[in-house]
Amino acid sequence: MTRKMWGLIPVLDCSQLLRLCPSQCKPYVCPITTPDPRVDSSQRTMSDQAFVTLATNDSYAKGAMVLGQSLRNHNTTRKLVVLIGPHVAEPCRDALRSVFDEVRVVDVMDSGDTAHLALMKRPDLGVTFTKLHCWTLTHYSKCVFMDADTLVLSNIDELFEREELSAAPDPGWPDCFNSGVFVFRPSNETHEKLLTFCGEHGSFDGGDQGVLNSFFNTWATADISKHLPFVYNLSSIAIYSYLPAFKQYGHDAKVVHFLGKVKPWNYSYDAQQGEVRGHSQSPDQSQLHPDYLLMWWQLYAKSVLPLLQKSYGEAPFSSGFVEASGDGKLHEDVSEHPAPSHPPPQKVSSEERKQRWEAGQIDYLGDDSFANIERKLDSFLK
Ligand SMILES: [Mn+2]
Repeated sequence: MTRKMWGLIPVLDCSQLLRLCPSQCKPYVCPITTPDPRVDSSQRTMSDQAFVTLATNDSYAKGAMVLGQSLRNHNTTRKLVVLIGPHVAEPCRDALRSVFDEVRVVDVMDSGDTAHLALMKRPDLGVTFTKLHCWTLTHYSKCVFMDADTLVLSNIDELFEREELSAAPDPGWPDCFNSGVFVFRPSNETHEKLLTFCGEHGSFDGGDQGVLNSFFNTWATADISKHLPFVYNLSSIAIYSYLPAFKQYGHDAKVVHFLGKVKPWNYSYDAQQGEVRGHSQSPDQSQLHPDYLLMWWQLYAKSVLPLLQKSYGEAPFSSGFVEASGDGKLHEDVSEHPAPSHPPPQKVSSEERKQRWEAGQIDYLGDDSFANIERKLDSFLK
C-alpha cells in the first residue's frame, strides 16, 4: 500500500504538486525570496564549525599559513583557527591573521589547574598540552584538527559529517590513528579528562598521538565510520611502502601530510628554476607521483611570502628562497635571510641514520628516500 502511494509521486509534475499543496504553500503566499529556515540553520552550522591548526614557532607558522591558504583556495565554508605558542613573532601573527579567522595564543603556563598539575607531572609533554588545547574551542560545535605540516588538495568540508574521534590509520601501525588530521567536538569536560589522563599515563610515543590513541582507545574496533579514508592523511612513507596502491588510489588524495623530521619549510626554494633545494628526488621518481613538496613551495611563494613581506616590511626574516647569482652559483637570499635558523638537513653518519630510522625518525624525502633505498638495494643485487 505504502509502496503504491510513493509510486504515484514521480508521475506528478510541478503544477500538479502545487495543486495538491494547502493554500498557504502556494507561490504567491510563499515567494521564493522568503528565507528558508533550513538555509539559516546550515549557515549557522558552518560558522560554528572550524578547521583548527597549531603553530608553536615561526617555522610552523609558515606551514599553518600554507595549510590555511590551501583550505581557502578550495573554498571551505568553515572558519579557520590557528592556535599559536607565545613565542610566535608579531609579524608572523599578523600574517596569520590575514589567512585565519581566529588567531589564539595558547600559553600552557596559564591554562588552569588541571593543565598545571598535568604539566608538572609530565613537563616533557609541553607541546602535546598545547595541542590538546583545541578541545577548549567551545564556541564551535565541531572541528577538524590539521597539523601545520599538512596540505589540502581539494575541498574536505565533508569531514564535518563525521563524529569525534574520526581519523585515518597511521601508516606505521594501522591499529593506531594518525593524529595529524582528526575530527573532534570541543568540550571543556573532554579537555580536563585528556589533561588528567595525560598526567597519569603520559604518552607512549612522547607526543599527542600516543596520548590520543590511549584515550580514544576503541577507535580501531568500535565504529568503522570513524576511520577516515587514508586519502585524508596521505604521507609519503605510504607511497614508498605500497606503490601499487598509491598508483591505484593516489589520484584521490585530499590531504598530504609531510611526516618525519624534515618539514617542507626546512628546505629552500629556487624561484627562478621553480625547484625545491636540498632534497633528492630522482627524475623517474617524480614521474611516479606528483611532487607535493613542490606544490607546498609554489603555494608558499604565491600566497604566503607576500603576506610575510608585507608584515615584516624592512625587518629581516627567513624567506626560504635561494637566488642564483650572476656566476650561476647558488647563495642564500641574504637580504631576507641573514641568519637561517633552519638550514637544509646536514649529512649524518650511517650509524646515526640507522639509529634515527629505528627511532622512527625517517627522512622520507632525503637520505631515506625511495631512490636512495633502491640504489642501495641495487648495489647488493649487482
Ligand atoms: Mn605532522
